[in-house]
Amino acid sequence: MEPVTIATWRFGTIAVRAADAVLADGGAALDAAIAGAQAVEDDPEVRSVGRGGLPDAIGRLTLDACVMEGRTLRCGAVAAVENIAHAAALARRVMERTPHILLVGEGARWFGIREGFPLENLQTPASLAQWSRRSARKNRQDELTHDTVAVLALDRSGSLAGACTTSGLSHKMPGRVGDSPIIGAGLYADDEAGAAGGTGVGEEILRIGGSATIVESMRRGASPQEACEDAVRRIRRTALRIGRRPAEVAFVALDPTGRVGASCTEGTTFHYAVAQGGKKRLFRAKPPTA
Ligand code: SD4
Repeated sequence: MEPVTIATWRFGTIAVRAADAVLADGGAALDAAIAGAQAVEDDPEVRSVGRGGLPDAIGRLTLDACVMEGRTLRCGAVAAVENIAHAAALARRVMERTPHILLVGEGARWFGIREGFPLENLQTPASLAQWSRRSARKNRQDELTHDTVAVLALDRSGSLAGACTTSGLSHKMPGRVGDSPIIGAGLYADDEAGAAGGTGVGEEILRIGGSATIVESMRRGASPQEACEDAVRRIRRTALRIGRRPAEVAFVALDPTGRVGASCTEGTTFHYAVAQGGKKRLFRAKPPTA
């Protein structure tokens, strides 16, 4: 089977490069997805994931991440964890070394220390300066920035896996957790159906169980593209029901045969990266037609 990886946003190119290198060496999908996530977590220029991420309203940088293996449906997650850069790798440890799926806050950090993860100050001068500039503005709601890397991988053996990692919405309310560390919302993977990941305003993705919704559509026969478009239509309809404009949301999907798909709500400029057949390319997703 030809390996494939897909990852969200322009910085998804960093993720697919790292993930594809693992798959090209015959590595497993989960190792690839986590390597992709980690390459972005380590890049301080990416202001919304890992090092140099976006602090919350009181200036604390808290990270959310999850991982899932499509072959076994094993999964793990951490939310609101501080001082540990490799949140996706920590989520994997939750999956592998505990009977649990999700650890949060101080408990997740304590577990990370026990597992030998270094504690670091993840803020950078640039991320602090950006936080201070934003804090000084009155109407912050209009410019909430957010960007999450969701990485999906299909390995040579035909197994799927994914990793999703973020610092969440900038200036989020302390304690707020979005979709990214929630299995079925920010990420889902099942070898029998496909894998999907979400990014954007997490509350809207949580509301429809975004990634699980997409995987279930693929299970019923939809292509990854159709499944992503259906989920975006659902976000749209939900927004109309409560009289709001659809929020910025985007999805990516990958099926067990290596087909990819992506879509986003109107007004979202969403790029995603794909590595397949020795090529790494960046695409711009479109909103679905009505
Ligand atoms: C969240 N979904 O915390 C994340 C943020 C994000 O693109 O993806 N932004 O709601």
